[in-house]
Amino acid sequence: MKVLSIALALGLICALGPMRSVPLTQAQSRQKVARKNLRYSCPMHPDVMSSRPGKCPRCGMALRVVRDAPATSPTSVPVISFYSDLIKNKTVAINFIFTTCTTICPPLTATFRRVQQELGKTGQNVHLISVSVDPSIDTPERLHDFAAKFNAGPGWTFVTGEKSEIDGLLKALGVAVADKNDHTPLILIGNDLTGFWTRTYGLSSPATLIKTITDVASHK
Ligand SMILES: [Cu+2]
Repeated sequence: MKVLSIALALGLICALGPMRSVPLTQAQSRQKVARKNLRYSCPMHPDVMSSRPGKCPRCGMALRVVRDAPATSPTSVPVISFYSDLIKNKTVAINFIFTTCTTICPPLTATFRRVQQELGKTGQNVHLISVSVDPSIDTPERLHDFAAKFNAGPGWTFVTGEKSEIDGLLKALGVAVADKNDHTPLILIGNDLTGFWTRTYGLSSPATLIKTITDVASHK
């Protein structure tokens, strides 16, 4: 298992922007233009662009405003992108958890582990992603311990970061809630190669989830 922090969610926003590595001054002047001319894009399909808010025609997710990379040390911080590092060219299943949850997160995570084991047997290459909905408590260390407790194997990435960044990510994925205790038991399953995305109930049986994941993975 892997635990990734902050830059990921940040990277999602960066990845949607047009200027991953332009110099600061240029970025600033383009930001002014961008304010007048808002553009919207799908978090899962960065190539879907629109001048108006709405839904992605491919996956139905709410489009979000394309933001430029924040102006903090743009040259020294490598841009790590939720999309290009974790989603691009892959089939993925994403769930939403927090480590101090005493209700649905333990069964959600245990189910994910079963799914990972069963998928491993079939040789399917599906990446699992667990995003913390409580990033201020869920440090990378805490997430690591949580992942270890559930025996998360390779190909399963746990994501946390600055609260504002994670909030932005959850909003972009359409799963934001005001109270972490109301977080969704939904799993997002997507095949980036075909652009096909679906959602399913995360506490379904592992067999049901595997069937859904396999369908998405083989989606043409
Ligand atoms: Cu929970």
